[in-house]
Amino acid sequence: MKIDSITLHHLSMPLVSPFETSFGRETDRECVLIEIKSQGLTGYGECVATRDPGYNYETAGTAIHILRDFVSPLILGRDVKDAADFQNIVAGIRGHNLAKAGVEMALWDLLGKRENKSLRELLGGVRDKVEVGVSVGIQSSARSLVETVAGYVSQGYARIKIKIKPGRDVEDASAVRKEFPNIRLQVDANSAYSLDDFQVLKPLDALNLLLIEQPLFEDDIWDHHKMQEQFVTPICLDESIVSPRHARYAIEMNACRIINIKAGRLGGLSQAVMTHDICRDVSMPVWCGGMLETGIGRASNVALASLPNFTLPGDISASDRYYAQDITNERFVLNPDSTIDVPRGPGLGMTIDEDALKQFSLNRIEVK
Ligand code: OSB
Ligand code: MG
Repeated sequence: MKIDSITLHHLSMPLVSPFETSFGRETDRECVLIEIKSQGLTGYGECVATRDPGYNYETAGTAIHILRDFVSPLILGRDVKDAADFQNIVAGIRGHNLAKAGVEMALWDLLGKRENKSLRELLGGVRDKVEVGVSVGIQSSARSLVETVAGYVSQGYARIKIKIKPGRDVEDASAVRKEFPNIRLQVDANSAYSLDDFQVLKPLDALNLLLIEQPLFEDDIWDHHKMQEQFVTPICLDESIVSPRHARYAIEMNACRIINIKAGRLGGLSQAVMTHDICRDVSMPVWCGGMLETGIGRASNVALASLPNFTLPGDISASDRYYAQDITNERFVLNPDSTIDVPRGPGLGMTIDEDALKQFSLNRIEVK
């Protein structure tokens, strides 16, 4: 596909409710929408970097810098055959996976539109709908957390993830478990602890959790191995797994029993599929993580989660859990069985609401 033009849309979208994690609180979500034109077709990709370097080192600002000044010059006017070709072309740019993944997503959208195939078909997905759950941010108290969770449960979410941080962990998780003895429940610490916190976290092991997500440092694998040895509950890695290679390291070190797959963190959908395959080959379950995506990134997540080894529910909620107004005309809805349908249209299967795009635009950069 010859790359004719690249436009970066720096967006800020109001969330329906603030989202608080161990690294901060977001009321609006920033991201970068990447629009690529190729031979009469337009493809869209979402770079999931946010305003602050809290989840990892990338931000919407660093992504725009890398995309405008380094990635775009390598692909503009050039014939990029597919995702593998793209990865080769940008291999000299170290890191900045969220930025690269946004471009790769737009290339998949173009590829699907050109071949009249859905992303699910292109990636080898096997499901028409995927099991989902909701990720609930830290609330003002354990009591209000239980109320918030109850709201999502009544909407039909059959799997709940709660965010934890030091001082807001065992009590919060226990309160939710007490109120919902049978629900599929998991916690996510976003790297807020160290091995010294072992005694604090140990009571989580008695709460029948599906998993404990990324308790320790974002660049760690070995200490997670030490922690996993002491816990019955599976440890799940998110931040630490930044390439398929890192998945192999974690598997070989017995650092976790489950991996959260995010195409952004891994540097692209192609890398996400490779990670999925590595885990499948050793029977390690994976699930699709989320980054509060717009309809564009959500479509990509849902298609990815339709691959066979995504056997645990993803952090993929209905559009209305995040946004009153999205940038796509199509919205994702929750089915009564706690699933979301996989789009069927070519590429991502989504169309842009141009008025909404304008409304949420902080900046529009045409790279030439
Ligand atoms: O750690 O999974 C995470 C959101 C932003 C950054 C990191 C994470 C999250 C979530 C939200 O948990 C998942 C979602 O999109 O619903
Ligand atoms: Mg996480």
